[in-house]
Amino acid sequence: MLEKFRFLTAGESHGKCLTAIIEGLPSGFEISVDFINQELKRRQGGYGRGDRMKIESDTVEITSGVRFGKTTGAPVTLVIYNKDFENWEKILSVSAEDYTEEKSFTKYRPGHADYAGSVKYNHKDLRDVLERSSARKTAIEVAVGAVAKQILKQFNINGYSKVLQIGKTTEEEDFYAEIDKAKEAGNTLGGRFVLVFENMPVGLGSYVHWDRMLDGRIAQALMSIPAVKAVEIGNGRQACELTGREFHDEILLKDGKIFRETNNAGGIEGGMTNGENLEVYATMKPIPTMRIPLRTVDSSDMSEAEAHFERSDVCAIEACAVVAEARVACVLVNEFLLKYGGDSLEEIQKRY
Ligand code: EPS
Repeated sequence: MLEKFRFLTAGESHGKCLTAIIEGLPSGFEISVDFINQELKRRQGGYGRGDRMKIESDTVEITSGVRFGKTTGAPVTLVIYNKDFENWEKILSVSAEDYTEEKSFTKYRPGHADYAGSVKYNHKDLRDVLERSSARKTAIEVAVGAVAKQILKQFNINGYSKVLQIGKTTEEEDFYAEIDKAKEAGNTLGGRFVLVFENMPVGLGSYVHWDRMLDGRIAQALMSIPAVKAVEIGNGRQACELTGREFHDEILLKDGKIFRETNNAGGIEGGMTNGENLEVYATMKPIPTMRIPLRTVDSSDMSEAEAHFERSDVCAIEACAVVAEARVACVLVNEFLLKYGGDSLEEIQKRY
């Protein structure tokens, strides 16, 4: 795969910190730490979040690649410290001398990575799976996405999201009540949201190879958010019900310029942006950790058991939508830099 904007993240849910290194950022782009922190705050919010969010107040530290507010072209390193780490210092210690079984658990949580992850990495203590598989790592992904959004913003490309459904309800005024009901019942809820990116240039992505199709890349980026189970580009849901005449967006002319009256394609044709708004829908499953637990198996003695529970969100759909904005922003910056890329903002501006 062609990659221009790349990043890796590291860090455990209750470890010292979450880290990301971004590679491929050209020089001269303004980076606001305040903006990154606002995005982190958005991810922590939303009705139905759990008690961990009362502990954390995520803020980022930039430790490389930015000088006097602008990218230098060097790798950018981002760090978010976990406040909760002070309660877990010994439990997640890197030192063999600190070995403890405190907070170990062996009862698989259905819906989580526990079972397959412990088989794959040969872990007896499911804590070793939980710590990295936790959605906590989406905090640092949102920080990376906030950097990506600032690159896009320089070219007037803006993204936003809106929650459309929580559980069975699509009525916004009923969302809180629906979450309260689930909470009372020791249950959890998923949801569905839309993502929109405006002012898209024509021709990001490509039709020439399967792995360069922009819709495919967006689907991968969104599907890999923990708990996302379905992604639709534009009117993907109805694509099988509508006829060709109904579905496809006719190409019309006004004052010599191309425009569309509909956007069922969601702004992507042939794996490329077509200049219309990019419109993507994603569906999140209910969080698998529940106060009233599901039936499972205890891996220590293969007995029947109830799933492990510490604490959890009742509904994290609003946070999920913020994470999704970040993921898609990263995909778009990558495509943007592949198309218009240079080593500095000035070079890119000339090509754009
Ligand atoms: C999360 C932090 C985690 C979870 C949540 C996401 O914190 P803790 O495990 O300490 O409560 O609240 O992750 C899950 C619910 C999950 O299933 O992975 C966060 O920062 O978003």
